[in-house]
Amino acid sequence: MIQILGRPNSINVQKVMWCAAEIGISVERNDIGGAFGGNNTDAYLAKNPNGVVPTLVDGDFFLWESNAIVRYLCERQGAAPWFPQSLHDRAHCNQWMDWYLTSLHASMTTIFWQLIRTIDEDRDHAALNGAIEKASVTWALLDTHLQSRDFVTGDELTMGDVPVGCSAYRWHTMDFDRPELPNLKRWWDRLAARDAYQQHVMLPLT
Ligand SMILES: N[C@@H](CCC(=O)N[C@@H](CS)C(=O)NCC(=O)O)C(=O)O
Repeated sequence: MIQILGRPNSINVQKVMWCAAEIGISVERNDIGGAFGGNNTDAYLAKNPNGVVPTLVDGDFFLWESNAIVRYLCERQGAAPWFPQSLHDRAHCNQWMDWYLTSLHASMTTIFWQLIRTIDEDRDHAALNGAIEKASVTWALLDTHLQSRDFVTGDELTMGDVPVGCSAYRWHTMDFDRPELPNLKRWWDRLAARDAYQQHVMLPLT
């Protein structure tokens, strides 16, 4: 069975676990990283020299980078809609997966660290507010895109929804003033109604 090495409260592990559950691939997850440690051992670094989670182990094949793991699982399963058969739809999935990393991840990480991992008296309000402002503009772009479609590439949920989908839980549940983005909220409500999303993504933020 495929193993996923990584703690459940990591957004990058959540991408992989949610995707695996949706496409029906059984995986065994092992607690590594954060309070569990184990990600700086020689054995772990031999699989993932970055010392971060997640890492996928499929027999003697190792893979790191959560988006690459999501693509691998979807392609391994080979089934639409998660891994679209159309080259153009697949390219759009990849576009939104990369967009999350290059456009949204940094500001969402700052908001998360400032609100969840920093005690009140140490909070950097300038950094927090700057990140909220930046993320608001970025999420607004996706909100506009979702005006005319249910999911990021069209009518069906695909691997393209995974990184933004995991981040959207944090965006909608952390305690701060958000701009109203109704299309984004409707899309997120669709995700939040799914069992696999509830089980793997909608976990306490720690
Ligand atoms: N780009 C990598 C980033 C991985 C990453 O930074 N993981 C964090 C958790 S979200 C980590 O391993 N932190 C150290 C730890 O958990 O001990 C990916 O997407 O897989």
